[in-house]
Amino acid sequence: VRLRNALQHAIDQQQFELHYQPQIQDTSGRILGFEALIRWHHPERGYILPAEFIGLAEDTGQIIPMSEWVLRTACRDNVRLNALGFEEYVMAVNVSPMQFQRANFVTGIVDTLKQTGLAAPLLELELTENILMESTTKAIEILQMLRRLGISIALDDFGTGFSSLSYLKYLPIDKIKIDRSFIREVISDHRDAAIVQGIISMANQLQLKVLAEGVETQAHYAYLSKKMCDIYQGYYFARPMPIDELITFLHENE
Ligand code: G
Ligand code: G
Ligand code: NA
Ligand code: MN
Repeated sequence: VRLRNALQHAIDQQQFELHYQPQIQDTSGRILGFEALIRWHHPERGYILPAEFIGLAEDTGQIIPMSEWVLRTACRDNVRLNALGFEEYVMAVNVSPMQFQRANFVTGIVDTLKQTGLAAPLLELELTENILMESTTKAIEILQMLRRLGISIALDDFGTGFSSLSYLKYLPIDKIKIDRSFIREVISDHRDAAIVQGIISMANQLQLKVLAEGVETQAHYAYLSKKMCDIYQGYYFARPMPIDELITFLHENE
């Protein structure tokens, strides 16, 4: 109850922030876009990571207003970057299970795009396998609607869920994000290497883009580029950062 109240207080007091982590296109090193990651900027405790409050917010339903705020803020900030003269970037936003299951999920997104003026192709939604397994035919319909609008879909934390591979055949998605747990020791552990290689080959054959998460070192990057991974995200390139820092970062990278 205390944490629930604290969360409500945080919502009321606008203590949430989005931090943005760049996603890097191979070969050129070009920035393709960003993933928006929520942080709770607590007046006494400093930054609190989503692992500590997203689950609870799901349980209490507070995830719904929170997710609306996340989507609106991420879209608005992406429009702002473009207005500052940067090239067009794709903004990736995490979707929670409860948010996805709401009847008005697609309408809410369409409304937010309209209100913020963000073009649909500049929005990507990140969903986990577990969200999509809930009700596959329904999920496929929703994904199809989103993709017809021009929004792209990434499968997050790939390889950590409990789903079978057969659904990859049917899901209308654009991208697979290899979970960072497979990347960490990919160079030294032949089992991780085999799994990562397998995911990349499969993604290529299925004509899906493949992104490696948790790229922390030059060695990771060099290794994964040789394996024909398409996109990279991790501390080696940049940590998630507030919008003002991101703007500075983008100026320095021009
Ligand atoms: O930022 P960090 O690595 O601590 O994020 C941990 C997890 O929290 C990630 O798996 C991410 O999917 C989730 N997360 C981060 N931001 C959001 C958000 O805005 N909405 C939802 N639903 N999940 C988020
Ligand atoms: O669950 P999801 O993949 O959406 O969450 C991404 C999380 O991974 C973010 O919370 C971010 O803070 C974290 N992250 C991003 N890059 C790295 C990295 O290079 N190493 C580690 N350990 N974590 C990272
Ligand atoms: Na994510
Ligand atoms: Mn992930």
